[in-house]
Amino acid sequence: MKHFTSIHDVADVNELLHEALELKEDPFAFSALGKNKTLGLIFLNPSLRTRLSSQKAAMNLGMNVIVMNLDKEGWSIETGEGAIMNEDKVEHIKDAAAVMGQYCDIIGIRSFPKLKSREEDYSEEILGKFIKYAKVPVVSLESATRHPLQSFADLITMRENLPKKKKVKVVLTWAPHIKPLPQAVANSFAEWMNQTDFEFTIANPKGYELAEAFAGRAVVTYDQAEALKDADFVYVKNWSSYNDYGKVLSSDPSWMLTNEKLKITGNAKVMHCLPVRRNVELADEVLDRKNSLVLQQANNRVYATQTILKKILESNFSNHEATVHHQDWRQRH
Ligand code: AN0
Ligand code: CP
Repeated sequence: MKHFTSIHDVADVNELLHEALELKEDPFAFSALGKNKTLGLIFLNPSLRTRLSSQKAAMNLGMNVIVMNLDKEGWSIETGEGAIMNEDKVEHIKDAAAVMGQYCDIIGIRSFPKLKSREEDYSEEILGKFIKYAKVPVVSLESATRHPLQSFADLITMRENLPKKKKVKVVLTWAPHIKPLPQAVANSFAEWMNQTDFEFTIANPKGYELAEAFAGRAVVTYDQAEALKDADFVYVKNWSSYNDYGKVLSSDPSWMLTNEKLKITGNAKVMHCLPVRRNVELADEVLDRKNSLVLQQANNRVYATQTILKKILESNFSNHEATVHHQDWRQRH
């Protein structure tokens, strides 16, 4: 694995899942693998879970970690090709990413969509330019359109809570929120679910359909109660409109998930990536009961990230490559 920006970077999802469960059993089994390797975590947006779980994952592998909140602590970044930088932007992404690539062996980058231009956000300019100019393996810590480390942690959590039946039904349901949020978590969750053999339904109010490329084989309905029928996992998340791009079209409180609604399900487990707006997206009564998996999901972020970092370390910095590199160095001096 060179980069990790989506499920498309994963050769075998089942094998990845198996590796994560093994690492969870014995988190320090590879504590020498990352020795003297530096992970740089670059944030252009806030984070709690991603920031801390990525640091912990790297430390479990013996890596060094440096973190920068680029949006708050760095120079303001220009991204435009050929820009004449005579306004407020101080540093070009070409230079910033290239410099950080020299300090880091692996870079993680969080870059949310601006939710103004769909074309711009879905082009994944920041992520793409980091890959191009940093010249080291890049891990998405949530990009404009996806949150693959979250989806991987979600899949681990589902695997740990599988009901004893053949056909497992998963529902992704939209929930109200006061602010326009990215589609990234929902897109990514759908993309990962479409690679499983779960039955998969997405419920959202009209106008909140995800891009077809992400919804894939999912059954899409505007009827939340219908979707919840016999569900085994209910994944709750708000997202802003993809079609009427970045807009909040509804804040209908009747879409909030409550215990009453969960009665329609097959005693479903409830999931959310966090942070959650309590009693807006999800009622306290749901979050605080035993069927809620939200803390387990957050815990599994460590093992999802550790698995990805391990894969990248193994395929890019193997002993063999280190030896070759060393010989090159001797020849040059
Ligand atoms: C972000 C989102 O919806 O993409 C991050 C979730 C992990 N959530 C908020 O901005 C509240
Ligand atoms: N779920 C998640 O990515 O949380 P943070 O935004 O706190 O990192």
